[in-house]
Amino acid sequence: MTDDDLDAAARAILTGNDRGGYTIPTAGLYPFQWNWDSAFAAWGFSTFDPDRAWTELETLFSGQWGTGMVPHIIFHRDDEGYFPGPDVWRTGTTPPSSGISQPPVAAILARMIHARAGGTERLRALYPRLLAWHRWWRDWRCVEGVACVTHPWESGRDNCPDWDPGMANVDGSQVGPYQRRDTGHVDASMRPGKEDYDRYLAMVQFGRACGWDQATILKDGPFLMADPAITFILIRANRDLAAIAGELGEDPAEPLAWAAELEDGLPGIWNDDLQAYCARDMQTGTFARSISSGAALGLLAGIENRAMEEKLGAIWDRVRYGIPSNDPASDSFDPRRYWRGPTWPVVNALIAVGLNSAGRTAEEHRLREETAALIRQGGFFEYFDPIDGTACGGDRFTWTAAIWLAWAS
Ligand code: 2M8
Repeated sequence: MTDDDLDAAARAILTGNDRGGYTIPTAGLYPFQWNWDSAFAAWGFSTFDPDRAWTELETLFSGQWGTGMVPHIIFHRDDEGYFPGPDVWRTGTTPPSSGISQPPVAAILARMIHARAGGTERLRALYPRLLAWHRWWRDWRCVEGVACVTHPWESGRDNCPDWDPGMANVDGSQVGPYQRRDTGHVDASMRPGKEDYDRYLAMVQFGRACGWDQATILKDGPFLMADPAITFILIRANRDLAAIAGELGEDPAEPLAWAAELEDGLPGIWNDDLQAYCARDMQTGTFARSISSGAALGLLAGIENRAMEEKLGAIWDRVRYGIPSNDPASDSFDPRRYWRGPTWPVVNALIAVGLNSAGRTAEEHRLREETAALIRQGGFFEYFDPIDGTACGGDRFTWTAAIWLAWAS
């Protein structure tokens, strides 16, 4: 296939996964609207259908809660193919949704969509919603100055070793029987294990039992970990939101202050032993034991740190394709098991956005070429083995198609 053929195939994936105003990540495995997947879908649409790009974001924010939270899944229509569905989350919202959020990339991508394709009035209408969501992150997820997650699914990097310390303290033994659906769609050896799922469900059951009361979840919930990736994403997203505010004639003071607070909190996730920013269990103080691509997202936020960069450079050099989700030198590295080692084009794209802003064109070029090679060889899969390039997970994947169009091609 030529790159022109791939462009056409990527557009066909986006339009094929369009369910009318929102895009599913991939048919079968993920049949609903996922939060950060949709923001990337919008970026992809902006390369050929700007109106549809803004609609994607508008539909995402139609699921925003009164608290400002934008849920990680919006269940616009029933589908038996995914577990856990709305009957398990029981959030009582309209439209039905999950009770946690996901990485707040929407402002970063909305700014780039606007720069590429215009749409000032659509952006103006979204602005207060973006601001409310960022405020929710500040009020309900920033602890000791850094952004935390209350469930690994909230991080978007589900079974990453980052979450092992917190997961160890979650009791999954009482969740009762349930039927997973994911392992019927893709290779089970590449998915999180049963013990992971038992714990994921225990966290959902806790949230449901307290009516998704955030104060209770933060104080007494089974899991609370600082997430370097979301901390860095939120620093960048708040700065981008401030830039959007400037363009719209709004006051940028709040998002600028939130970005500065997060930057001030960074020493709290610096792991001296690993010489890197790391996930940290806020209940026990324990750091994760290996360096993940969450740390590499410091580049998205423009955080410069020489020790950290040396580590990241070595990690990158240990693989052939892109930034791996976990350090190959770590005993927890598994090159095909989801977020425990594979490279994710979508994370590479975010890192590249930061490299580009910093004028680091040689590294951005390398990252783009390595990511593009994976797609040219393997197609638009969900993620890839970073060592031999094997395509893994779901096929015809929306966010991989989107970043091909918007960045990698
Ligand atoms: C994966 O997460 C879902 C749960 O949200 C799952 O495994 O069932 C993650 O890769 C997440 O980052 C992504 O948004 C989602 C849909 O692509 O799949």
